[in-house]
Amino acid sequence: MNLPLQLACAAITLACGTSLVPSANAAATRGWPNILLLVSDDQRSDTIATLGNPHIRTPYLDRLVRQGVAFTRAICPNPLCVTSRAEILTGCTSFLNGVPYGGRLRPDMPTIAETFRQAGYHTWHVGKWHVHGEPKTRGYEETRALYSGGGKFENTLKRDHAGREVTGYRGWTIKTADGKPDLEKGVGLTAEISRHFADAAIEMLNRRTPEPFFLHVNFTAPHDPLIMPPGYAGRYDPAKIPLPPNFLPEHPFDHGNARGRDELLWPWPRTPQMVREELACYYAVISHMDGQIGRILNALRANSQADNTIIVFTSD
Ligand SMILES: [Ca+2]
Repeated sequence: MNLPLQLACAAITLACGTSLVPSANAAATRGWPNILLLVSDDQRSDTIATLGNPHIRTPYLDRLVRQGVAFTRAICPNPLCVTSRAEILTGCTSFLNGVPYGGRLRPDMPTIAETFRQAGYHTWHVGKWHVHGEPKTRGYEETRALYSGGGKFENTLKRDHAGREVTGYRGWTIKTADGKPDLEKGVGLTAEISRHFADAAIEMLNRRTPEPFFLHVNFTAPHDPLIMPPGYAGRYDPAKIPLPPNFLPEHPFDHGNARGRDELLWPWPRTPQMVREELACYYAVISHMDGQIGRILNALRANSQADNTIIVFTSD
């Protein structure tokens, strides 16, 4: 994504700045603002209504834009999940942090969580973890609804919204607080996964601690496989969604990844109907996540922490 990433960069700069580290103890940070970092997954920069897309509804992201600052010229230097998340964690190019494609995050390079923790913050993680190791080994005190791969579980959801075989996130599970797969919440991506992450985030931010918190919430929406959230079928009419201006039935040149997983979601050549149907579900999954972000923002407001919390939204 290339839109509000600079918001995350700003937070990372804050975390890694020299002003935080020397006064690194819990008492020094009392009264300092909380930090809530919200990250979506594979969300295009043109899918926030108030930034110029009249075809999608994102009231809570719109509120963040209206009440905050949107960095509309920032770019994501590396669009792959693993590398992009490693860059968000370190504030450092993937060519230097040990994760140029895959690989291990350099152990000597502090993460944003390690820096906040050293400064006296509580550091909490919710949602997708797509870096080597686990959050607790990289500066996070606790996790809730940690979402990670590694188990050999039968994928409970076989088909996406269009009836295609699910190929992404197979076997991933949400973990309980003690690290065990929470199979009641499903395997792989599920229709309600954003709600599970929001539930976990709300549980954490409802704690009252004298020290500020850094709460990092990684959604998986709207990454494929796209699963229609409950109650969202028909929310967007494919016939009313305009085609992207650069629509073509086929790539005009060999970009080297013609057989990549997400390149095969539809057969080639593509038709306008295929693309519109895909966008309708993509928008629905974003709107559902937006509603879950709204629950988090409302919980912050309800527990009187909204005015003392810096909220950063970005995508990977
Ligand atoms: Ca991604």
